[in-house]
Amino acid sequence: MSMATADQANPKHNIQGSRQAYYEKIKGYNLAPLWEVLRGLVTPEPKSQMQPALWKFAQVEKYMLEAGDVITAEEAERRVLVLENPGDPGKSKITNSLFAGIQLIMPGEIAEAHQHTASAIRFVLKGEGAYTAVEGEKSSMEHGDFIITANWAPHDHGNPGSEPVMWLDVLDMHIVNHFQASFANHFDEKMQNVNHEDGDSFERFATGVLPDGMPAVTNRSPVINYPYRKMKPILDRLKKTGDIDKRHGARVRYANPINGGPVLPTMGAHLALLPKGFKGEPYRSTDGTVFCVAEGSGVTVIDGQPFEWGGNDVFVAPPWKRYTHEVTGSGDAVLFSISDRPAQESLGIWREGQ
Ligand code: GTQ
Ligand code: FE2
Repeated sequence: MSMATADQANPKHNIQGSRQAYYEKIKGYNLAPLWEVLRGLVTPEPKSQMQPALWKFAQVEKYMLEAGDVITAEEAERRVLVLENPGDPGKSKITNSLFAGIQLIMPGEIAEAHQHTASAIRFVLKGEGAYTAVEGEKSSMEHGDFIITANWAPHDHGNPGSEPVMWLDVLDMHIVNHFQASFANHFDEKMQNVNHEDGDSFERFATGVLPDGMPAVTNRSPVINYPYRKMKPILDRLKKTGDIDKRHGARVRYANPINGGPVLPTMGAHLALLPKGFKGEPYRSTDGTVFCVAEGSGVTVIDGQPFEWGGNDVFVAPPWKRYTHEVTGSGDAVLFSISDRPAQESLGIWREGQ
């Protein structure tokens, strides 16, 4: 029996064959059958190519300082090593929506002023004496400081000090690029004009009063730097009164003091104190989350895989992957975390579970 005869004898083969021919035919007119791809598009549960991963600071720091020999900040524009999710390498993504990198600025260097549609946050890891200037405020950078650079905010960094300074950058550029709406602009002046002193926006907007007549409608925080030295004592207060979430520990959300909303429309961040001996309950949510260790050590089990962390390590939990935190060190631990949760919440698609 020839193959042609067998195909004709089997109606199933016949249908497959004629379907394929039909698909080929309509492809020529830029049409495709939804029924072949529907289940992969409208998944019953979140699906992600991203993997849980961790970067040890000791190793990152070593490579980072080597980058200091390979390229100047001026040549690089920004001397950053991208934290690439191993589940999707080559895309400069730590989650599908977020970019993360470690930036190094050596003594005497400046990273010139520019602005872009993508918003950025910085979480300061190591070194003292550097600053970032954002929207006219020159902010000193100290360990654990959380600094925002909103959409189109002019920003430049510098290090007039004597030690290398490193921080974690997280940008929403893949959200902006998803919409293919990215603009960027470089200023002729290397440094922007500074007309607000260090800490001005925090003191002005985040201490219980607001400048009179300030509009209440804003989708971003006016505070440039949420200093660690002001945040950590709040965590200690929560711990003292037992306000400790079973999954997240004693946690604060960085808020816009005008309306309590997130610091940026696309990205939101938390700071959590996990008391010594803390063994968290499982948690998952649709926002893939980047964690950075401000203090202490522990282990986070993500999707069944243990990731041991210590100071300044960065790790990522992909969307809807279950994770549990545990403190293994001899003291409390403090975890910073950032995700695209505000973007998802404003679209009404954010979900959480156990
Ligand atoms: O510091 O301005 O990691 O524009 C990526 C893009 C840092 C920055 C990054 C940027 C910056
Ligand atoms: Fe930038």
